[in-house]
Amino acid sequence: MRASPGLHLDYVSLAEYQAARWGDVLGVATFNGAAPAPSCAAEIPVAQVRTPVLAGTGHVCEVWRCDTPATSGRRARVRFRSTEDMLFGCIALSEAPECPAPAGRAPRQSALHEATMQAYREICATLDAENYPHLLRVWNYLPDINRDSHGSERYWQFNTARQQVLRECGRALTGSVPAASALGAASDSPLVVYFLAGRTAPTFLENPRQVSAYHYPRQYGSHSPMFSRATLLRQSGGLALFISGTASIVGHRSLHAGDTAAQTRETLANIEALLEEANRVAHGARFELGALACKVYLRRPADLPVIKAELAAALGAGTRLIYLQADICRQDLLVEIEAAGMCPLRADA
Ligand code: 3EB
Repeated sequence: MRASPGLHLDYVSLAEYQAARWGDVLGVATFNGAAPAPSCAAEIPVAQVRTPVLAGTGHVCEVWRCDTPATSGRRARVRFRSTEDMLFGCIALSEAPECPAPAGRAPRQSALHEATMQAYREICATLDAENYPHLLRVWNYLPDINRDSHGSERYWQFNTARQQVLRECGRALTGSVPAASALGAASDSPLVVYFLAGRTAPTFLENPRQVSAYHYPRQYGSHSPMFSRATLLRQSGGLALFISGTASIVGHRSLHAGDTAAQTRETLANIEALLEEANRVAHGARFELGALACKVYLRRPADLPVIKAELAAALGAGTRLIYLQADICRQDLLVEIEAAGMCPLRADA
């Protein structure tokens, strides 16, 4: 995508990525557990996400490029690459094997809680040390996201730990929180988190149709998920919009239980509401559904034809789509869609 200067996103096959130039690559996420391509420079941070790719070639690389010079680095287990104003980073942490708490003692926090705390502490430390204070967009992939352990669902444990670290690092807990996605990954996969951060403050957007996630009532967990519905970033000559994982939620409730087609339509209505919000807030912006790059997560691979049909009816041919199998953080949700778009700013804006 080369419509405007600044950050660019491409979905390509591993072969295409290997053949392409990598000089302007900021970071990569692969979605089939593929190892980093041997021909690609070892200094590019690659998040290896273990979610099956549906339709297409069986593997996908999400490639973030930037047209300004970049340098790579590492801090603890965070690998990163940064330009003058943007940093891409990733971390993968395995959960330590759990041993039962000694008799009579309170049960320990889960290994996922611990891994999440470590990941977010190292991310915050990296951003502080490298001076990219604004977390813009975070992708979280947790093995067995819906499984119960230690008396709660693992997604809830993740939320508790994420919130705890953001609090201890003095970061915002409402309002200025990044756009995010949190999905399941293969059972034996590590916790994988990758992110984009910047030097200048973006604008965080909420969806008028939805309760802010950080204000969800307690029925969805003792600690709310800390994310904004979208992030709008002004870049040289244009705007970037990062839309969080979006599902069939209106207010705070999941709608259309069991009806994949209706959930897909509701999700699109939510994304359209966010585009409207972005265009209202950013004078001169004209984000459109048909010009987005979308990552579609399906709980059940068999729902692919239904979801594809709904999206074909709603989206233009210009929309770039990839389909991944992943569990979604609420049991009743069957589909979730995240998106990114860049648009030039009109000269008079
Ligand atoms: C939702 O709207 C669906 O915990 O970071 C979407 C995006 C969801 C991000 C997160 C969760 C997260 O609540 C789930």
